[in-house]
Amino acid sequence: MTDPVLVVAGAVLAGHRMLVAQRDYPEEVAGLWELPGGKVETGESPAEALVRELCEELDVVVSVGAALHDAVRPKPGLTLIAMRAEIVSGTPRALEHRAVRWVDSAELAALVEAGRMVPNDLGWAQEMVAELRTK
Ligand code: 9L3
Ligand code: MG
Repeated sequence: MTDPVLVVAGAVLAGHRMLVAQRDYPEEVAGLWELPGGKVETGESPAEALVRELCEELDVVVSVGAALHDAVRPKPGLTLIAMRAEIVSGTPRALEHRAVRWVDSAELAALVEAGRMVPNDLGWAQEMVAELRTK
């Protein structure tokens, strides 16, 4: 059997906005928006992996906060978690994505409504729509 894979994604927050990133691959999700992140490597904590991934993908250094409510299990052996994060240094730019953008609650809700978020991230997007509305 293959080893279980844990993926960590970042709900990168600044004021009343969150960062979303537009996937470039694979074809099924290319053009859709996600919370950026990637696989936790052996020996890394989820927070360490998120710092590394967001540095690789967005060229920023983040501090990592609390996890979002839901873990997502799209298939056996694959678990996705998301954690809040704030940028400590750098300005995010799309090194591995098509684009990045900051969205407020209404803009994030519009992405969900239009079917433009990756399906696996929908629960997180809904949670953040509600959270950003309070900021
Ligand atoms: N994934 C889903 N939602 C996300 C992220 C960052 C990743 N917000 C899924 C897509 C891939 C796997 O996790 O199946 C690994 O992600 P990546 O390394 O392709 O970013
Ligand atoms: Mg990634």
